[in-house]
Amino acid sequence: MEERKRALSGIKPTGNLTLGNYIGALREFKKFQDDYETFIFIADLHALTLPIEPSFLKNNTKDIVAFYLAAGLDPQKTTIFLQSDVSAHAELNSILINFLYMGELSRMTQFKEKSQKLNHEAIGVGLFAYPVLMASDILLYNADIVPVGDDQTQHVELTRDLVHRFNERYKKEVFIMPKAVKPKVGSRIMSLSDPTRKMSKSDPKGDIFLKDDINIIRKKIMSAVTDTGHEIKYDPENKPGISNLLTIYASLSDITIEEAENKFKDITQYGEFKKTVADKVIEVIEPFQQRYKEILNSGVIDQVLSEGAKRASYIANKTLRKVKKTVGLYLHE
Ligand code: AQP
Repeated sequence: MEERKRALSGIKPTGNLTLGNYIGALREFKKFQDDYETFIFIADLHALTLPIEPSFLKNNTKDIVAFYLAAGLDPQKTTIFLQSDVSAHAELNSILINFLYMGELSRMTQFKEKSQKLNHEAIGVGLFAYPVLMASDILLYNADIVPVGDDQTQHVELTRDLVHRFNERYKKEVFIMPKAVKPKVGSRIMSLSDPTRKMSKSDPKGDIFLKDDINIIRKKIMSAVTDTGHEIKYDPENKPGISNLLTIYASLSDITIEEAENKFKDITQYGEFKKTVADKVIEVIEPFQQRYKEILNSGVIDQVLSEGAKRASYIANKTLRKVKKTVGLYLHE
């Protein structure tokens, strides 16, 4: 029997998840679980790359598991686990860190953006080496595809460079070449208060949080920054606010941007347009929030994580052993 291809992705528990995380990642994951052997984890080690309160990290972690389940991930089909539960991630990281270069890592957009906000002397090594751990996450499971939003594709590209370099060096296919897969619509949802900036959970301005009260969500959409015109047209350069709202609407309605533009072609009032977008967001998020609350109170989270950790560890340890053998680390009984 032919082995199924693998899909892997994760979210780091650095804050309250946003609508951007939902559209760019969360809602995409379940699309893969029927056709791929799917691994979805909580990147809690990655969350330590910037200072974070322990209790905040813990609560965010639990939330993400509940969000995964509320978004339709089925633990029978998808291995859901904590990165820190599988020690092979840290072990592979300590091998692969020798295969990426300072120059490459310093050119990563995420590193440049996040480190810019810090005093140079206080930039953590973990923040700099973030893509090495991400490469370890992907390669331990020999993932064929990595569903991610726009901002993470650069790290997957770097992982591809690493695979090429590693396999060349040892003259065998130790790692499979992974590929980033982005959602058709909505791979970069922008902030509602500044549509030139990405909606981001650790930079909460103008964001819609998945846990926001429904009335707040409506208010935020109704007061989203737009231009002074009256045309509902997709033009990210000149009409970033309207384009962002069109993207949100199209994505949640499972239609293309052109179809969304067509739907609103006769509307000339931005208020009317925003109301329709708000209705759509609420139609999707309200039942999602309901499921999330039920899951959080159901007590299933620990069980899902402990079964996930067992399944993930089994596969990850097999890869780690192969890598250790390849690089010449001595394996004994
Ligand atoms: N605004 C967004 N639009 C579409 N996709 C997005 N993602 C994040 N923001 C948007 C996607 O969500 C997944 C999980 O992201 P992550 O937790 O690994 O961290 P991130 O990419 O750095 O996302 P954030 O929300 O901006 O987190 P912080 O603020 O902690 O850095 C990824 O697939 C990402 O592309």
